[in-house]
Amino acid sequence: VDDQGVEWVRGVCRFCGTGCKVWLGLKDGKPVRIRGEKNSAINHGFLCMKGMLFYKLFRHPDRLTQPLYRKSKKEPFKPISWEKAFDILADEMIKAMKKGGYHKNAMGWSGIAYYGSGQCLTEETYLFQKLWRCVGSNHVEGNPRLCMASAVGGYLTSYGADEPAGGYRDIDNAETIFIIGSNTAEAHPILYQRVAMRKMANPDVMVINADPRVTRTSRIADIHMQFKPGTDLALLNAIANVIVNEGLYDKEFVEKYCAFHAFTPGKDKVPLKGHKVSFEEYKKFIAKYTPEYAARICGGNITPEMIRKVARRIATTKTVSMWTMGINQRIRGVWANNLITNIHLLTGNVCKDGADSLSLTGQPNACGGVREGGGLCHILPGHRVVKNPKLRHQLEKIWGVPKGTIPPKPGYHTVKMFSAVSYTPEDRKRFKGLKPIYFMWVNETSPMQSLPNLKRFREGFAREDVFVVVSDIFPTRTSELANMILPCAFHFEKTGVYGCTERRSQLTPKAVKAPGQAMPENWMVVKFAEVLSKKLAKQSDPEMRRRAKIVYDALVKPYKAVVDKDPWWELPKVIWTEYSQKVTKGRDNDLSGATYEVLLERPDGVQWPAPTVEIAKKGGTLRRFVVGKDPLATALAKKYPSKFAGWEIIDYGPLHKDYKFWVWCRPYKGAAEEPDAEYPFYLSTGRIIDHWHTMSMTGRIKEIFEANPYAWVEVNPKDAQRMGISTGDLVLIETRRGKNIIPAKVATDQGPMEGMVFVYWYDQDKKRMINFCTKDAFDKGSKEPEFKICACRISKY
Ligand code: MGD
Ligand code: SF4
Repeated sequence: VDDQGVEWVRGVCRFCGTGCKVWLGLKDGKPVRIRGEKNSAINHGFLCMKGMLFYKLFRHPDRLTQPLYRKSKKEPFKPISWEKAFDILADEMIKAMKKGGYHKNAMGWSGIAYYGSGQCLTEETYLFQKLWRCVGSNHVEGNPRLCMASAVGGYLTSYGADEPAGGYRDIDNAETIFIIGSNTAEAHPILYQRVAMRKMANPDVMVINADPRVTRTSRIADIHMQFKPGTDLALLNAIANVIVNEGLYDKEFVEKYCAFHAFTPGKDKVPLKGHKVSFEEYKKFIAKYTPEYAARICGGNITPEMIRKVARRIATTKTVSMWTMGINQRIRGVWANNLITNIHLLTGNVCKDGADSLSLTGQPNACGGVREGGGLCHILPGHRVVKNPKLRHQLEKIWGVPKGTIPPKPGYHTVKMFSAVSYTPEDRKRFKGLKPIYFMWVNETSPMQSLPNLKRFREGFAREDVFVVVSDIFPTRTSELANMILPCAFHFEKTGVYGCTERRSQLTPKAVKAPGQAMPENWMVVKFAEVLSKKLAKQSDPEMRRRAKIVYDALVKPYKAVVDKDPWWELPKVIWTEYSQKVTKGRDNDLSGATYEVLLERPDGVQWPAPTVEIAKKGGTLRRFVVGKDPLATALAKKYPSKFAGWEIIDYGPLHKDYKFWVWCRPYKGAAEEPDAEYPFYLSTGRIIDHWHTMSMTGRIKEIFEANPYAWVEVNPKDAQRMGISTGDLVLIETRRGKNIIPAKVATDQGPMEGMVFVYWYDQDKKRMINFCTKDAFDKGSKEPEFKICACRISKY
């Protein structure tokens, strides 16, 4: 490749949660190629196809370049000015606020909602949610609910604090790598490569893959544990059973650093919470999960000997566990997360080189933006929760707004939020006291393809009494149901921070001119807030007039000097400075040392906690909770020398006042919908290596599209033979919610177990959009839907 005349700009990849470091090559200001940074501790120069080719999207002819509007969803869109767009938006928002009313001791205004994404920059999520809270509504949600919410619930209950203790470096030092419910090879390809490199260089390293499907990831595995979908809670408890009963647990670690907790239906109200139990009681709880008992539940190739072998291996070697949606997208996602971390806690396999319970994040900024930036209905920025008055008031003080600005109760979680848009009698029956939503702003996500049980949600979005605004870079299956579409600047066309899986924040500065009138979301929020505040001031409702000033003081005043002058660099910098130095200061995700200057200087960004510039300049904190390595743990040990005498690890997670890790008794429970005589197959869905989610971006990259132009259904060869299905045949898939017609691929070297089919969900063709079939049952704790399991029947079409 001729590099002559190419100027290289450093940033981070736009796609998965691995956070690969990239260089974007520009010739005459135009993006011409992307390559990986070879000195990066994250990707060592490597990129997958998505990361390598996204420069083709900057000048794509389908890019949205001007605001579009239609009053009725039946009319065609017409171009309008930004000014006019904000004017209409503000009127529609106020109309919806009036219709829904203000609920003082609850979520605030119930008629308006924001639905964002784990792909927004941190500054963007932070600002959108700030606007919503200051207008007076906690209806703030986003697609990480579909993805990482169970991992958040898992860490919060096991550690008392969200996000992993270690990071990718642990893969390089692990002796065992336990991959469960993650097709890492396709969803996090560069991390998978790291696993492969570790194994190739050290043949003694064992990779264990636990999954109902044989996937590309399984190819490297020494042991592939194949079990019936949803039975892994029994499997994980059985591994713990062997570790405890054979005395393989780390007695010193358990005694010193762990406490035991249980959830008992009837005794504890919330499945996330529980009560303290003794080690003996925990032992009694897992006594039932003998390898024999679990093997009977799990089916597949699971044998008691296999469970014993895996348990002994994990207990006697440095182990890293990695998981994603196979564990998270489940009605028992939080519990499954707890059970993985249990194994690490029992064996002391945390807070050490080569040992970590490492949840892999799906999206590039689900951690940094949404989990840390307060992008869900129950959380506020800086790892604060809505329900806690002290934390709400802390934030109100930082923002300089009156006490009581932030409504005291969480808004609606994703399934409930979209049910409030549909608002059918069925929705009202399902969610008692449900209040309708009349205005929704969807940013950087396409819920009308990515939500489960899609038909009813699409019907809701098509309602004429619901105003939908979509901000995106391309038209999508969601924007086709909108009233207004706002054109956004793409990655590298604006400036901001992404925080990846391992608590690492990285900055991507603007390098490319956005097409037409496309603008960064931060600019949109501030400009819109100005118009909204003026209109609110003119309303007769005193609550609206009160909010006019709050919105002006919090969303307009602080950014007034830079919003028009430089929305590309200065505006996000001011927002980041406010967020990192005021909002995260003193919190467990303290990023106050990670200024834009430090982030520019640091090749691989900064891992929090990084409470000072000095610490941030060294890269922040590699290993959390370890005295001497984590500045917050070290400070605690210094502050309370007698309490922490002899402690090497302090779990300072804000929810664990005992400073200990919690091992949980979590019983096995199957899926919300199991196969039966009418619908005898398990249906599961997921990602492919080439495409990103709804394919709105990767489907527009010729090389990627041509490699995978449509989705297919993977069928086990035994089932295929029995049903007379061959590769290429069209298959009718039916569930209790909908149907699809999808070409079959009869699994040869990889694929689902007998009695199960697997469908890729990227395809935008309505015949093949599998979310018409999936189920919207969700985890009671995390509210994450069970995309991974439902019952279906199949037939040759
Ligand atoms: P994406 O394609 O990632 O899908 O689902 P979505 O978030 O709905 O949508 C991102 C959008 O952002 C695209 O339309 C893109 O064009 C736009 N975009 C890109 N850059 C910018 C920008 O700078 N600004 C703006 N405003 N827009 C931009 C993801 C969701 O899907 C998730 S997170 C998961 S984990 C779920 N997984 C899943 C599954 O496993 N199975 C099934 N069946 N469904 C699933 N749905 C969930
Ligand atoms: Fe981008 Fe993820 Fe591929 Fe890395 S592995 S290049 S972050 S999509």
